[in-house]
Amino acid sequence: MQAGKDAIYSHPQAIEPFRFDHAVAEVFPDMIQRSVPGYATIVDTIGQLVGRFAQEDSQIYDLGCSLGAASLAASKYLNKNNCKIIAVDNSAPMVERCRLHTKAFKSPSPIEVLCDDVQNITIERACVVIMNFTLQFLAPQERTAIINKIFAGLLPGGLLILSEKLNHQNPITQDLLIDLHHEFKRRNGYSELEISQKRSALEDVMRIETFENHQQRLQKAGFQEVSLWFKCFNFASLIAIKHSND
Ligand code: GEK
Repeated sequence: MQAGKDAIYSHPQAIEPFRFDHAVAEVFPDMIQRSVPGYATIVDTIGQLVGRFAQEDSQIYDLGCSLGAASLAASKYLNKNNCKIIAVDNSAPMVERCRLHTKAFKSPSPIEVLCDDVQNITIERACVVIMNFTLQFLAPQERTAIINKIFAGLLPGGLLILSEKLNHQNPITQDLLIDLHHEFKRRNGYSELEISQKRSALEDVMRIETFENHQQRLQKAGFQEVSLWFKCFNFASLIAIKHSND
């Protein structure tokens, strides 16, 4: 077996709820790249957005950072003085590897990596908050509180980047996009068994919502401007800006 290659669901097994454990952390770059259409584009664009929205003397939060891909992209494009990146994940194996990656990168801006639930984190003086495919793993009833907390902790002119897998209101479109996503995974080398076992493992762990659900929650929190900047099949990334008068 090729080192770092995701083969977690390649053999028939009793399916347990998906967890971000050692086995997942070990193959995570391969897993996310082969599972999320546009992942590399999304991560690089997050970096570019940080470059555009960073403010002096402020903080950038990467909530659900996994191995730190978005934090590293942010650090690459960050061009303001006295900015700190705070990367948070509640999976100890992810955090352990994230610390190694961020240390090796030697970022000019400090990157602090915290092992904690994003719900326990204080958000303050934030110019950018990144949730790149993380909110979908929180219980639906916990999502409004974290979005409200992010809005309150953002500086005027601050930006939330929220990437999520989406459900679609129209059942025909929903089935089509799921099918296209499965084809994307097949073309990336996943077998039917891997696709279906992973789907079962994620069933109760990742609860996805529609674009309209997210938009309403963000607008209720106070974000006047909510836009979809990326979409491929049922994967999307939104930006929500806190205007000075919000
Ligand atoms: C990337 N953003 O590569 N608190 C903290 N972390 C959490 C929580 C929580 N409540 N729930 C889940 N996580 C990354 C990819 S992966 C997306 C994000 C995916 C963490 C979890 O441990 C995992 O590392 C991450 O959120 C989700 O840009 O695998 O589809």
